[in-house]
Amino acid sequence: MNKTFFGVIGSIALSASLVAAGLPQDASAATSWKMNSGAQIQWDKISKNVKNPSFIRGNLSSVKVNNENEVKKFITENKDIFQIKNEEHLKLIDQTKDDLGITHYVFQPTIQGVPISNSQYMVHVDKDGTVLATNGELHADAPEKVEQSKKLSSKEAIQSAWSQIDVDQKDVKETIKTKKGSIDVLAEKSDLVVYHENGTYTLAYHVQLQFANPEPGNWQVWVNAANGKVLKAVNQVHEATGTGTGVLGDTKTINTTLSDNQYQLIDSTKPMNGSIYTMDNENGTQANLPGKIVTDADNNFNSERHKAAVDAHYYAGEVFDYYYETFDRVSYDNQGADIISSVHFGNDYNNAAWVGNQMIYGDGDGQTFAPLSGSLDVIAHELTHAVTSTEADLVYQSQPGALNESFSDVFGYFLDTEDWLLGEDVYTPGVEGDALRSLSDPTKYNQPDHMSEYQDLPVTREGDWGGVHINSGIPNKAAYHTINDLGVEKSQQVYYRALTEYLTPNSNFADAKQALMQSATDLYGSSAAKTIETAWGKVGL
Ligand code: L5Q
Ligand code: ZN
Ligand code: CA
Repeated sequence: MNKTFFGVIGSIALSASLVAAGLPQDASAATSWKMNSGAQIQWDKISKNVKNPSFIRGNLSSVKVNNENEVKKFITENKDIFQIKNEEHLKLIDQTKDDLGITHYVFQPTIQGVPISNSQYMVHVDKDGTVLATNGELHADAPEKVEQSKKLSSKEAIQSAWSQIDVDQKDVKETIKTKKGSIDVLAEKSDLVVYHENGTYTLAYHVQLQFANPEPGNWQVWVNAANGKVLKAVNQVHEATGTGTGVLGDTKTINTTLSDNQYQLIDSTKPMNGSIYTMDNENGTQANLPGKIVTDADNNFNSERHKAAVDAHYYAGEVFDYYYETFDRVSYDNQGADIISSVHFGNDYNNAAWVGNQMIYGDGDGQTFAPLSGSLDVIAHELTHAVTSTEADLVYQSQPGALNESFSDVFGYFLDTEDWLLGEDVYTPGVEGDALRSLSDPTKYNQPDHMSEYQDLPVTREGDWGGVHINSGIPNKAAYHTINDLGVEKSQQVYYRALTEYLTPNSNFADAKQALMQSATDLYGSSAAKTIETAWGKVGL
């Protein structure tokens, strides 16, 4: 090979530094396997001594190259360029023909049959059998043998990898035990490979540790097979910003995670360790929770099935941000807990709920409800149940239960202050202007707005647990009066303080009035407390 054509170009060199190969002068001979002249060769320097033809372009072959064997022959016959010493060096791992009729042969470089990690060499051939390009990492200079003193077992390599990463193996495994479903499945893989760095080839295990908790991990670790030393460790999970289409057809920006070539509805951008996971329950029941993490190949979540997931994901983030920015609260437990939502719960299910450790959203039947995650105030309502259960822990029956419901509705309002309605965005999609509940006029939706109309219902499912979704109209109306007088900013601080500092599991309406008055006094003085007193007086308390 004429040395002048060996313009060694660093790996960051751009095409401007391509050099003409100007190769063998017998290139016109139709029977020759020799590469034609005029080829553009990009040489990369992968170490001091190793040069790699990282890209070659042109009409490279004069003989027809129509199958794997002929492609291999083309490479081995052009020794001056490819420098392959051993026919066995390249193993075909993929062969696809594209719409233009170009066939792409993908080879894995190997040493003694063991793949060299992170390497591929490709040969691209047009429909007439002319090689148009070759590119990749060839590793022609790699030794024919790699030191085979393999001392470690695959299992030992996995242990070595765990010791290297900053996640405790125990934390990951505990999560698996407590929850079913695919997000918490831990994958541990280990494959024998050749690890390459700066011209040095080492027999190694490529260990992959993949898990969702305590934080998303897709660790790629290379462990020296002879001595267990970690050669390299990287977490291949990447935060991304995707787009999505919501239940109402609107597009929005969402935080996603790229792992294994798939974008997932995992938002790990929030403070502390917790992430927001959005799952597809695949129309299953409680037994199928949480379901599968929602994924997309191109990070634009715009399919019909994605809509409910996009809104559940986006609005959970909005509610997280609200609690964090307004009250310095980190997730529902104030400890940065993961927030898990499962959409497509059940069939035509006309409800949404906090079920103790996650949220579920039905698709609605299309008449009574559209998919319920399409309404920010519904999501705020559900996540506030989670806040309530870690704070006041109001018992879900009778007056404490109605207060539990009311606080969820009131925070639903604080996140969506455009109207006094709850669930208007998803309730009766065919009817304009109605909703599930109204804070300004609870009676519109069959709720009392005064103690004189309090409904003493049985504490059964049929009795709505003593009317928790019914009598909540009374504290809801008091909240409406309060917010009108005191304004949103102060009211939300007063409500949050009452919920987190004063209310207890059996607090009744009278206690709530006192708790709110005390919170108002603490924060803003007696005139604010007087406002609360007046507001509750108007509803008969
Ligand atoms: C309710 C949660 C929401 N569900 N109201 C029965 O009456 C019953 C359930 C509800 F997200 F759908 F609003 O508030
Ligand atoms: Zn509720
Ligand atoms: Ca609303």
